[in-house]
Amino acid sequence: MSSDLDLVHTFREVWAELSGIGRAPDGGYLRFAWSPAEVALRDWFHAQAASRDMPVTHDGNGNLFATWSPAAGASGAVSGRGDGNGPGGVLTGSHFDSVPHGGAFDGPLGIVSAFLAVDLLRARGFRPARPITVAAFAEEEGSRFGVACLGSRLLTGAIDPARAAELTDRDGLALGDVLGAAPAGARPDLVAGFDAYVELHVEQGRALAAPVGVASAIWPHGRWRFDVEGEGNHAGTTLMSDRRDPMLTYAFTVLAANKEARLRDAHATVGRVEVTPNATNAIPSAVRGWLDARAADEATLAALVEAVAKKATERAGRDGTGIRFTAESTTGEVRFDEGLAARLAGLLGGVPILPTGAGHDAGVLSAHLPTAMLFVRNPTGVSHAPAETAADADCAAGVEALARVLEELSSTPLVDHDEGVAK
Ligand code: HGY
Ligand code: MN
Ligand code: MN
Repeated sequence: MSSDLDLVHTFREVWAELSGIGRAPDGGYLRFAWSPAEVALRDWFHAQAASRDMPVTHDGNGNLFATWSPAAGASGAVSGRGDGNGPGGVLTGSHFDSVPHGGAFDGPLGIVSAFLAVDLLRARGFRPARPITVAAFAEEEGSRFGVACLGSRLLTGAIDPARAAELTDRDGLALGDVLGAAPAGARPDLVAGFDAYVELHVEQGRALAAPVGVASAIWPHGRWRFDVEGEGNHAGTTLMSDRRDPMLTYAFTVLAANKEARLRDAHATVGRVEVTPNATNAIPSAVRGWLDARAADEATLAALVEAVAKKATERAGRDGTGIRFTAESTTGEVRFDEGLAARLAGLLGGVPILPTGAGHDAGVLSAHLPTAMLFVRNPTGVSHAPAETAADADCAAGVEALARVLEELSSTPLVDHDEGVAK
């Protein structure tokens, strides 16, 4: 594989292998963690790794790691830091799972690009001084078990494995049952060995005008479930003055979230609702909604959520209903390693450095090792929807950029593990 044209062609070929997996009639994807579609993508990962002689290790949390090591012995056993635990070296990758009817690129692009970057480096005769590992993190979207970046949070100890094991999906299945065992939880032996993590991801807004960019930060964000309790009753015989209708409180909460976000240049979304009994001719007894709130800084985010909860509670008082907010998954502000971001942007010829409002596994890993993100241009900015797209030429430019970064970071260790400091 040599010319850019070859790379576009190769990308298109490999991308086509995935495009039918978990695809819904509307062109969106239903790739929930450990669903048949996502398991098929895991099988694809194993096949890609095997075809490249990259041994795959599991961390006991549903995350997969395929390693290319210069020191691979006959068994393919690798050791980056010489202590025989994790592979060490440079980690790259992303996730396979999608939001319901999400786009094709959010997640898988980072994994496909990582394998193709390995191919590109090998085709150019490069041999890394440190291992290069491709990761597939589990349940990044939190679409099945409700906690975003569940796999990387388990790996880094950011969530208690016992709590995670009890998380249930919409059918009441617990994570522990799906995994067949309690998740392993924190794996410092794996994480500590890596020098750096670099995640390539499709950009999910319209801020990137160049084919490739580098991330500076991730907005603080989270998801809060709100439960509104009222009184179920007959739609036709119950006087309006006698009602305790939770749908009114819910509707007001949605409008309050919209208004309070706009007042703060923040983002608030209520995209999911459950109504009990969800009958056309009955006043609901209960309505459950989820608030996704994000802001440029933590103080603004806290003020936004507090204002929405306050106004919703006041409204519940007027409606004769009760409302309760529960934080299900929250992520603090992530500022990526500035020096690393500047170094990579320079390495790539001065590409833009920009923040994002989207969460990523890189946000979780950044608390534990030098972390960077490469963005591939999204021409429409649409994401988490079937229309999400990226041009083949930009995706190929992303592979080229990731290969360049992996070559740089696997040639000279970033972290001196003996002293545990980033160089
Ligand atoms: O929701 C997010 O920001 C990410 O796509 N998980
Ligand atoms: Mn996403
Ligand atoms: Mn993603």
